Amino acid sequence: MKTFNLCILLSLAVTAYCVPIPQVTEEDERLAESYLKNFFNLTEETGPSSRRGISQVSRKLSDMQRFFGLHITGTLDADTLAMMKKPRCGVPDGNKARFSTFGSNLKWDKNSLTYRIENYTPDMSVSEIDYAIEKALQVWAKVTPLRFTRIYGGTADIMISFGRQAHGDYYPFDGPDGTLAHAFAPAPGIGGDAHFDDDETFTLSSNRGYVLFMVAAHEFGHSLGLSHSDDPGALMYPVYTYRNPDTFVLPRDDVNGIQSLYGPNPDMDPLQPGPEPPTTPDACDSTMVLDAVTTLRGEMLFFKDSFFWRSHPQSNTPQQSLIANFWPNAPSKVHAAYESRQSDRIFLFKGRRVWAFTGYEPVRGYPQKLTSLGLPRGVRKIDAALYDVESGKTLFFVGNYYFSYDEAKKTMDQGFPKRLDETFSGLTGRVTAAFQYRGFTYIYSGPYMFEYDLRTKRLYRVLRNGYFLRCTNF
Ligand SMILES: [Ca+2]
Ligand SMILES: [Ca+2]
Ligand SMILES: [Zn+2]
Ligand SMILES: [Zn+2]
Repeated sequence: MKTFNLCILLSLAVTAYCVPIPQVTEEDERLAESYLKNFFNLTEETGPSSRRGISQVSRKLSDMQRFFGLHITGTLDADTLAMMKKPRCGVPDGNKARFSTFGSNLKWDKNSLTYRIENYTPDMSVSEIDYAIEKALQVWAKVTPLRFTRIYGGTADIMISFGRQAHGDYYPFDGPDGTLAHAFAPAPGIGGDAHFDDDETFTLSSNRGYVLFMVAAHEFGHSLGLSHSDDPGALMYPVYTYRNPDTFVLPRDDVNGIQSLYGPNPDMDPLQPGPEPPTTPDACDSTMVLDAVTTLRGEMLFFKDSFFWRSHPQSNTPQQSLIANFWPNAPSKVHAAYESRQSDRIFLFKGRRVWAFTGYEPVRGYPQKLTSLGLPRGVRKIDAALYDVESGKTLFFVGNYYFSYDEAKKTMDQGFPKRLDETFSGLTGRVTAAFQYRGFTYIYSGPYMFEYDLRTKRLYRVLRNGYFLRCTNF
């Protein structure tokens, strides 16, 4: 009875979603249950006879799916499970909201705070740990009146320690991966303190192991009164993302969050305001120009900067994520993308290089040069690419021309490049993205999208860029 416990419960509610059982193991179900208990306040025992249990598990799954912008099924599907397996912070997720706080009275009532590093992890040198912690606190000091002073004895406001499993509070760690750290909201005693799971491997800046600076900067957000944000670009997003600590700038959402509690930095030099906080692309921005668009196994993917949206055919809210959270080695700000049905691969282009993935798994031997596809050496970048299902050809758009690539023969077709206007009437500006969906060919140019039938070369409609992106933030 223990096997597929959760799945049996869910199958009473929605049978259809439980058919692909082989993907969900007993271990997965245990993970799901503890995930929902830890982060979404699942409380009831989920015994097979408990009808109330069904609705609560399903409701909590829906809450989680809503928070992460997943397709809301209320069941443990593959996407939901994949999200549960990502390394993350141990603090529970709150409401679905851009930045949020623990409450306006859960903040420090002083701007001068002390911190103490109680012990060290053997993963890094003492000076590296001191440096990472200090730098993580400065992330917040830069944009607020908060100032941090290190003390070496006694009780500091923010006590920092490394521990494994049960480590003196009621929130034991879980071994390698899973929960990386947690921290407590501003209050006396344990309030403000930050604990790091010493079963993780922490590093100064490598993308193997977890960058201590990034994990600490996130935890100190909690120490200062911030809760989790559903903005996938925010530092306070609950899932860990590798970022280069040397170029990290606190994103706009986090700046807004912390300044809502403490106000801006009064010492900031207005003549040297520092780098602009990065913002997350907004599906509702009608002037936004997408970098690339492609299908992937029946879904639509829209790329912009370091982010992409996934649109499930059955769902009307596209899920926004960081590219790095799905394809760890892929570039950001891609120039073009397409899916080859022949090889079940998607290709991402940037500059003279192309990356290949089977689903979300990198294909060995990539990135390769554009010339490996038979494109002329002079092509420095391609503007867009699309796979034509009918002919099995891929079209590459370069300036005012396009090339045709035979996916079966893996060679460029004779008689190309052709001028764009030979095939695509009405298209005047540069092509910025392209893809095919349900038999129609969509060519993007800036904030507009042109809908063609490739066989008849007929232009049907000129639509706005956001047509498929379904703006939902009203
Ligand atoms: Ca404290
Ligand atoms: Ca862990
Ligand atoms: Zn957190
Ligand atoms: Zn702890």
